[in-house]
Amino acid sequence: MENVHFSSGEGKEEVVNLYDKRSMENLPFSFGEGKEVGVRAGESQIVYGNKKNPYLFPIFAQNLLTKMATNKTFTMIKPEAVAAGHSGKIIDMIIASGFKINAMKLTKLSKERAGEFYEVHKERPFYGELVDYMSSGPVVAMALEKDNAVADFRKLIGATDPAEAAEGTIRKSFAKSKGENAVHGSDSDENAALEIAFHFAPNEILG
Ligand code: DAT
Ligand code: MG
Repeated sequence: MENVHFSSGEGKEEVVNLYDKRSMENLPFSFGEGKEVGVRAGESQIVYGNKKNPYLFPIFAQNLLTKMATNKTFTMIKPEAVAAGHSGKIIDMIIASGFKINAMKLTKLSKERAGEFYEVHKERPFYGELVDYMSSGPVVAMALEKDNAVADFRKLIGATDPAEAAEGTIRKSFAKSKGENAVHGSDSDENAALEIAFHFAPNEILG
């Protein structure tokens, strides 16, 4: 039972079971993307997401997020690059650029999980294609640490379109196209924290 104590922020409170779709849908107030909406009684977790896909996020990670840690980012080596055997070379480039790997796993995203991960892009015309591609084969997910991690990692991976990526970048070296572009990189400190928590349980993150 995942009974969660919800507060609307306007004094209204409800206790619902997170995994009971009907009780979630009947929650008498809405909540937006990435907004704090509830706390599981007696435990240090906050609920994020939306009514259809609520998920628990540990308070210690929330505190890091509030403090806006600037030394964390998240990456995935995408299905085409893993399938082509480029994972080792890409990991070498990441380490040689000064990033420390705090967590790493080989995993395969379901369509649903890929859709949730890229939900910010759901209105963009390539969303369906992106979700199909990202769930088409194994990916290597990593939580990375370095000073100025988000910006430095975006510099290391290069532009979204490999045709525009600078020489020596991961995408210039390994991306096949704008869609199949070898690696993901978080675009902000806030999203890095959310993406790390999306893929890793606290006990899977070292450092
Ligand atoms: P980035 O991954 O560089 O942060 P993004 O966040 O704008 O780029 O887009 C997310 C992913 O969606 C991107 O890595 C590949 C895919 N994508 C972006 N623009 C696309 C396009 N015009 N056509 C096909 N896929 C695209
Ligand atoms: Mg992006």
